[in-house]
Amino acid sequence: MSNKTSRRNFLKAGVAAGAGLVATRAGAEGDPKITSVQKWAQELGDGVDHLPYGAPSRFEADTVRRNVPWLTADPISAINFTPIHQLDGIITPNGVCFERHHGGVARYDPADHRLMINGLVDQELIFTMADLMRFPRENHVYFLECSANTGMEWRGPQMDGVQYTHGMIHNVMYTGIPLRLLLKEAGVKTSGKWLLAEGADSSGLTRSIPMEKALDDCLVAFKMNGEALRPENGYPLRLVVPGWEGVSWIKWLRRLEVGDKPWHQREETSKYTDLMADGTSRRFTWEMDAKSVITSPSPQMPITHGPGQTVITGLAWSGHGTIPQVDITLDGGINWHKARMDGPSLDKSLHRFYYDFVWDGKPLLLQSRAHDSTGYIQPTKDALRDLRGASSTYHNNGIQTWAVNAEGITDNVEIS
Ligand SMILES: Nc1nc2c(c(=O)[nH]1)N[C@H]1C(S)=C(S)[C@@H](COP(=O)(O)O)O[C@H]1N2
Ligand SMILES: [Mo]
Repeated sequence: MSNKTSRRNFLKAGVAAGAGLVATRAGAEGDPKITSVQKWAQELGDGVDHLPYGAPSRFEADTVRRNVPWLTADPISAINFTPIHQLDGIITPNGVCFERHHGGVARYDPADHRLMINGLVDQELIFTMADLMRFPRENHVYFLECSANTGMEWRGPQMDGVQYTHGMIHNVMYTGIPLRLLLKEAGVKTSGKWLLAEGADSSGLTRSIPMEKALDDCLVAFKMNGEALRPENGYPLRLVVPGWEGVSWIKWLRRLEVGDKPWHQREETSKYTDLMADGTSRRFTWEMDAKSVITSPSPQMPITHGPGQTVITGLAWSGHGTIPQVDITLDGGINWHKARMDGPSLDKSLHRFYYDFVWDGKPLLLQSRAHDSTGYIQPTKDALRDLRGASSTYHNNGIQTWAVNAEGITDNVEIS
């Protein structure tokens, strides 16, 4: 079969099925957008001195972090959400990484910044930023998810968009010093089993981290996606605690105290407690379990093109490793299909998946289900409620359902 015949057959088959052809056939009348010289090609554009630090196209002004004013008393001790419905690939651009602060953004000159290591060490040390730049550094892509992500949804569908249901997450490449190298410099005493990390912001947030994790893969990071950390994300220094809930990732990191036991009583973490179904509470749930969500279509990203060739895409991640597989259902779990994983599969990083299909224009009940490299499979929300009850706030990694109607309008729903 020649290329010509196979292309003709493909087009015929596509037209017959009402699909396959997703562009307009170039006709004799012509599209003026292509046949005439456009306004912007009749004048010279901006020069290279126009914008020393670039910004997105003004036509992308809608791709922004958003907060929900009624969620918190004020915007200082508050949260905003990454526009994950509008992003693709696995890297979150720095300007739209969600923010969670307990006392607002601390802003100060890095020349005034110090990192202290004290407590059960051979030698208490104070590092300037210049000192830190002389240690060997590493690059790693990790997701950071707030344990409150999807928290509003424990009670059933609440938020009208994946930005709000799943947007307390970002995924960037950090450049930082392995924490173990700094601890080695100070010399941790054998009795040193815990680390208290403290921020320099007005909240002075602290967090206990077991020495085992500190010596494993934690980083003291100063760059995100190649440039200095943004003030919102801890400039000039933050702790990176791969796979663990966001509250551990102390921003504006100023002190690491080595101790023989955790500092639980003093901590903000008392608020980060998971309620179990039997009424007891589980104090620490550090690792973020495997989770996935379809980012498009979703309530903020309806299907606007009608029936035919359609792209479903989403994100999957696990605090325990990588995501070898994501399943997709179009009919609320009757039939499952393997999604196409695309892009790098990195440890404790977001993964991108796609499902390309021909939509017949009938209503859809979309779900995605992640499998992580430990063999764990993302549970349903009801399975999580059976385990922990319905009044939890944190660690909701249940399967999300979107209902798409014949017009492509997409709603946040739950089915059981
Ligand atoms: N010093 C300090 N570190 C902090 C916080 C804070 O308020 N102060 N918030 C924590 C919480 S609860 C989360 S989810 C993450 C959010 O990181 P981000 O703002 O870079 O998204 O930072 C953590 N580290
Ligand atoms: Mo958080």
